[in-house]
Amino acid sequence: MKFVDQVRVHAKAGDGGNGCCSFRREKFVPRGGPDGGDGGDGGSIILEADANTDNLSALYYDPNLRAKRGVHGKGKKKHGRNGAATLVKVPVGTLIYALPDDAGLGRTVLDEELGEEVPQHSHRPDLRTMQPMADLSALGEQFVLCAGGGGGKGNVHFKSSTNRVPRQTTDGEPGEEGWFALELRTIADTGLVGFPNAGKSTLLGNISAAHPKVAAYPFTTLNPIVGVVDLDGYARTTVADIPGLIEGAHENRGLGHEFLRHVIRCRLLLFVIDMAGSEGRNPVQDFRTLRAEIKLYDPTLAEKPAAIVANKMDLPDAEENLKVFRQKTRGLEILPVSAKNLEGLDAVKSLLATYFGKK
Ligand SMILES: Nc1nc2c(ncn2[C@@H]2O[C@H](COP(=O)(O)OP(=O)(O)OP(=O)(O)O)[C@@H](O)[C@H]2O)c(=O)[nH]1
Ligand SMILES: [Mg+2]
Repeated sequence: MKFVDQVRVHAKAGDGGNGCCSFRREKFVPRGGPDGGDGGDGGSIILEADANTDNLSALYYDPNLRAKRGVHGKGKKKHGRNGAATLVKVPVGTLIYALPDDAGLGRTVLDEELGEEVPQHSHRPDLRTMQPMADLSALGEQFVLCAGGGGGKGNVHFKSSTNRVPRQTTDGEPGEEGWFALELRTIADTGLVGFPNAGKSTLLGNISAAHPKVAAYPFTTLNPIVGVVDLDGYARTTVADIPGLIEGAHENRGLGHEFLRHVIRCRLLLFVIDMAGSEGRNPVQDFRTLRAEIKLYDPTLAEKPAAIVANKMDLPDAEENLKVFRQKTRGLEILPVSAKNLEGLDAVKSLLATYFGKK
């Protein structure tokens, strides 16, 4: 299954059933009076934040959300059955945005060369400039995306002293409908930010119960993975591993940009730096590039509390590079580790404990 963290859906709640026009007809009961029942309410479409759903792929494959309509009322004052609601499970951390009514249509754009309007089918709104209508950030939280229409009234309600044979009824209301965008922003306390191959997944795999794939080639990690780290005193904290960033990530180069949204909500960032400078990398330059990239993506990211994990300290040159690194970068705490050899990881956990441990 594909990992999907942004989808566009069309939702239409159920219409209400119509009220019924009917009169009581029974032996020995002449002129029995109106007995048309009410229509049932239409079903609503409800989103729920669910622990066992980790991305939006189900909606990507089936983007049309529908709920059942209410049944029409019947004679003998029978109320039509209410339409069943449709419960849609989404991952915790899903934001919901309302899109314009024509979001489903290909828009047209002016083609400068042709000098005419051409359809633009890939209409993708920039969600970062939009205000979400809901944020399902807590487990089990629900949001009524589209409310079902109310049922209509049967003619039994319209009897009056002046009108003993009302033929009046009301129709059910239409269910709400619309286009929406859903976006997942992973919820984790800490986000790991680093170049491909810096050892982010190795680190997460060795401080948490998660088993992210580790390999000696860049872009091993293709989607965000959250690991739970046990701290002393039964406290726990979550750490998100995202695909490696490269220069230009904020302009969508590599895989980085697509995934930076998953660290927006983190309260702490850990920059994972390959201190051995493998493959001709320069750790100081790497760190500066990473900082610049996250700032270009979202300035609030650059203001978050952060620390540096100086990784691969088991390799030659790492000590020397670390000395230079300490001189050239000031301000942030630096934790020298070998994620692979499990060295220095207690210091990483202690740092997490100072932020997220039991007070
Ligand atoms: N020598 C040494 N190698 C390490 C260390 N940490 C990770 N590696 C190696 O570096 C390579 C990349 O590690 P990953 O954990 O997959 O790196 P990543 O940052 O998750 O990479 P992407 O998912 O591609 O962004 C693997 O071959 C690891 O074995 C370390 O502390 N020392
Ligand atoms: Mg990885």
